[in-house]
Amino acid sequence: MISAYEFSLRRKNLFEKIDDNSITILFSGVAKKSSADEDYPFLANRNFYYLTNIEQENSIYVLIKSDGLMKEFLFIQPRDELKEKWTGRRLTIEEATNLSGIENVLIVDSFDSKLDLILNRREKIYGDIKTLYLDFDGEQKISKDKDIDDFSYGLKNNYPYLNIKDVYQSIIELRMVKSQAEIDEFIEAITKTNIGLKKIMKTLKPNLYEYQLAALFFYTIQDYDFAPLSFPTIAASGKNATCLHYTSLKSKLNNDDLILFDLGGKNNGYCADISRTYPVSGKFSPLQKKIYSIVLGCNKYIISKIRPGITLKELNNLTIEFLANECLKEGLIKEKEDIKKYYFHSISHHIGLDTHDPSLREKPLEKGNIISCEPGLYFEEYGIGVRIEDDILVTEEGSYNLSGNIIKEVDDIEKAMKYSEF
Ligand SMILES: [Mn+2]
Repeated sequence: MISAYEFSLRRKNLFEKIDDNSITILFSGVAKKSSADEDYPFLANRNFYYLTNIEQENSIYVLIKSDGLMKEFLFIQPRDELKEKWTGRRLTIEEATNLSGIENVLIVDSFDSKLDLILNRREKIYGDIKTLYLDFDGEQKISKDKDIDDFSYGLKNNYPYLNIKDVYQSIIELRMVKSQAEIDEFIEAITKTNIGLKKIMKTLKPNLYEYQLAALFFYTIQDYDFAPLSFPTIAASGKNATCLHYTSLKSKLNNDDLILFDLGGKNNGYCADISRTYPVSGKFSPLQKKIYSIVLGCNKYIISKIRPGITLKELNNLTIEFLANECLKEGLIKEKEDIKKYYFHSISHHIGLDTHDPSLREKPLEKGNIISCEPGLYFEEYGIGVRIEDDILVTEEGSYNLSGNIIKEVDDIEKAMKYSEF
C-alpha cells in the first residue's frame, strides 16, 4: 500500500508547480447512473485519487498557495446511518486524515460557504479541466478556451475577477514518473496477471469458448487476491484477434487457431496490461510460428531501444521499420508500405492508475516512466492475429521488463501447454 506520506509528497510536488496566490479545486465526482436506480461502479477521478488516496463520492480537495505557504482542505460526505445501511460505510474524518495525510478534513456541506471565503481573497483558480474532455488519443474534443468557459461559467458569475486555469498538465507530469512504491504495486499486479495466464495455458483446449477463458482469468485472480481487472478481458481466437478491442467473446475455439489475450489484474489501483498469444492445440503451425516469431523479435528489439530521451513516436517508427523488413524477408508482404495493413496501432502508451495512463506523448521518456511494449501483426486472410505486450520500466541506463517472468518464447509456451490438464 502506498503511504499517506507519499500522497502528501505528491501534493507538495503539485504545490511547487502551480502559481503563487492561487487555489486549486479537485472533485472526486459521483457515480454515473447506468439504469433505473442502478449506478455504474464508482471510481474517483484518477487525478483526485492520485493526490488524496480517497476513493469516495462527493469529495473535494482544495489546495491554497498563498505567499508561498501551503494550506489544504479535504471535504467528504457526512456519516449517515440510514444511507450507510444501503450503500456501505462512509469514511470518518479521522480515517480520511489517516488515508490522505490531510489534517483539515471538513464535511462537504460546508464547501460553498468556505469557497466564498477563499475565493474572495484570491484571483487565480485551477481546475482539472482537460480530464473532462479527453478522448482516446488524449486530444481535446473541445477547444481549451471553451472548456475553461464551461468550468468557469458558474464561478465567473459570482466572482467576475477570477482567472481560471487548467491544472491537468501539472498533475499528469507528476503521474508519468512512478515512485518505487508505485513500481512495487505494478510488480504485484503483474504477478497476479501471470498467475491468471498460467491457469489459462493449463486449461486451454479446443471447443472451449472464449468467454470461458476470460471468466477463468477473472476467477483466478479474484481467488488469489480479490484482484479486480484492469479492463474487460480480450480473448480473441482466430480471425477475431484481428479486431483490436474484440469484446464479444462468443466464439468456440478451433484446434487450428491461435488465441490472443489482452488482459490485466489491478493492484491497489495500478493496472497491469499484458498481451499473450497461444496456439489452441498447444502447438504453433509453421505459419503461426513465423508470424509469432516476427512479433516476438520486434517486442524484444523495441524493449532494447527503450531508454531515457527517446519518444513513443520514435519507438513506433522503429516498430514499423522492423515489422516491415521482417515481413518482407519472410514473403508476408510485397512492398514495405503494405505493413500498414497488418500493423495499425501504436507500440506503446504509459500505464498507471489508468491502463492507458494520461501522458504527454511527445515528451521524451525519463527514468520512472512505465510504458507498454506491444507490437502486433494481424492477417485477416490467414485468420491470425498476434500481439505480445509487456510492461516496461524506464531506468537510468535503459529499461527493465517488469513482466519478464511471463513466458513468451515458442518453446516455453508449447512446453507449458503440453503438461496441461487435458
Ligand atoms: Mn496496452
